[in-house]
Amino acid sequence: MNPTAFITGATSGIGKATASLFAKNNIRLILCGRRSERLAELQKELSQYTEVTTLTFDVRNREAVIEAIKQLPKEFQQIDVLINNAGNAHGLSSIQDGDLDDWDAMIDINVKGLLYVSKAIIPKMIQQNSGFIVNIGSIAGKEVYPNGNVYCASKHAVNALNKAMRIDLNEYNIRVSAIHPGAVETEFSEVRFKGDTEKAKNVYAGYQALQAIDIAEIIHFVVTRPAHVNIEDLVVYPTAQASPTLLKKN
Ligand code: NDP
Ligand code: 8X3
Repeated sequence: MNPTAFITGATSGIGKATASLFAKNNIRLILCGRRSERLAELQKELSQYTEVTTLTFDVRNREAVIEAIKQLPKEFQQIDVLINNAGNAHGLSSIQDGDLDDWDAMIDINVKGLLYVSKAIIPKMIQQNSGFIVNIGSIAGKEVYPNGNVYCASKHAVNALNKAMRIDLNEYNIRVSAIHPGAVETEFSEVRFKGDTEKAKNVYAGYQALQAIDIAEIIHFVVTRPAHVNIEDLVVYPTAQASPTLLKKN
């Protein structure tokens, strides 16, 4: 049977592009997100290439995560690849001006949500004695930039968890990789700036930002290496971006 991938945050951006690319490469899909209409549309579109099922849940709700995964149809119970992609930034403020609700959201989604999903799926991989987990980190998990504070902390946690998973799951033949992108043009900045479209557009103005498909292609490359190859960690920037804060704009 073709491999099955479980993708969180499949309704938009990197997760959606990865779903499309995987589908066209005969990878069966379990697509997750909160926006069920988008999941239904994507299921319809990608079913011409592969078998697709969807799960609607908020990664912050641990009971919902566990219940949703328990309800998977029998033919989707074996999960070969987990893409821990759901995540976002909320706000871009100094530590002294940060909003507590924004902090909660970033820690709850980017760190605890990733843990809840992993906790539900890892036992299946252990039982199978095989599996692949790809954690979507960020350059914010490698460096800290002004006003990035809690988002950077959440992605530093993803970086640490990526290493921890690889160590703890080593004996079970489970590969673990992280991809750490720089600026990718998705709905990310819309969310960070709470729907301020102008501010969001400006993040990607004056240079060629990475596109979601660029990251999807890297994820696909990582998960299709031979069984003895595990890319630990991969940092990818747009050519115009030399560091989180050094961006050459036209
Ligand atoms: P998008 O905003 O386009 O996509 C985010 C996805 O995460 C959506 O599908 C969304 O689905 C899902 N999601 C968000 N919150 C929740 C939640 N509480 N429960 C379940 N799903 C949730 O952004 P990107 O594609 O850019 O982001 C994907 C990942 O890439 C994130 O982890 C982000 O931190 C990381 N990243 C992004 C970069 C960028 O510049 N864009 C750079 C580096 C890393 P829904 O709303 O339907 O629930
Ligand atoms: C998203 C990239 O630079 O906005 O993780 O943190 S950045």
